[in-house]
Amino acid sequence: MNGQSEKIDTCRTDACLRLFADEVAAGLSAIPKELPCKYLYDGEGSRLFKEIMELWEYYPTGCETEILERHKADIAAAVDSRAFNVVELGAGDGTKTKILLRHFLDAGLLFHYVPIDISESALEGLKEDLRREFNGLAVQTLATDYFEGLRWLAQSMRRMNLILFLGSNIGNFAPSESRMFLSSLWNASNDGDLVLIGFDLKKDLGTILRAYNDQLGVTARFNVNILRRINDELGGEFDLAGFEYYSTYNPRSGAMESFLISRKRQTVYIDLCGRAFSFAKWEPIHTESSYKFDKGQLSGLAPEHGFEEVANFYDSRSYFADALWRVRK
Ligand code: AVI
Repeated sequence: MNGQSEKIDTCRTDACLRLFADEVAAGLSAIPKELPCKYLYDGEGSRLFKEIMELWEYYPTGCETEILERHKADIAAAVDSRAFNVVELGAGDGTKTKILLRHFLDAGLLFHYVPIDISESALEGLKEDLRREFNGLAVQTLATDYFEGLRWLAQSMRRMNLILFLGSNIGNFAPSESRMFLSSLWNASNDGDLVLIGFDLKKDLGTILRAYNDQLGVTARFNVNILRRINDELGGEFDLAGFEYYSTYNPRSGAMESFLISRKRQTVYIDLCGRAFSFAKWEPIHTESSYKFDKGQLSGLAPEHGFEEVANFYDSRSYFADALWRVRK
């Protein structure tokens, strides 16, 4: 259940550390071994992910930026409401979202921006940044998990919502988790709400493989960072040089599958797990899957989960899609 919930920032409470330790212990005891990808994103992991987004090999960022620039007016036109909320799940630094916010403001639309993120510090940074760049924009941050946030919105706001889930974050869910996510999204939203979801599309394998095997090795460092995090937060004793990053495309599942592979036979003690874990030479730990979609899949997903397809927006190379769906109840 790797991508099951959202990214978990550095643990600051005992409960968070306990869950982290339990999930690490479960993942490293499983056959085959795995670590939940939500733990890739502590402060250093988020910084490395930002670096990934700027790499020439990592095409999704540029593609989605192009889509939002080209289709911001179409998205605004679909919001047929005088006042609405732009609700973003996992807003990050909001770079791409600013394209929409700027356009909506220039078009004189009345809206509140509601970024929802588990990380309070990320939200504070974003709020400060928006205060500087978008004077007068109403921003209401919600430091909670996605679904709590959406439930709160559905109950407490009478305005319609445009819900953003960008960047192909949905691709980090296993197919069963994606279905659960879309059902929960539908349950938590109101009739007539719009959702805009980023999907990375299937394409020539060289392009996909390069995106996860960049020349500078940033993606490798991003993955190895999860072991450093286990060392720092859980008292782990991983020798970081004892593992190497490997990522490849599985054409059956349609996902890039990423691993840390033990270069040697080794046993690693993790204090908060209260035990040691053994690794055979060349044994993999699965760290992340990044599913790629085809256009037919997108059109199937909307009605299956109670959404009506409004439009699919593609970049000029059809590498990426932002699907705009309306909630129907
Ligand atoms: C956040 N997520 C959509 C990225 C992806 O493409 O799966 C995370 C990532 N992992 C390696 N590179 C980027």
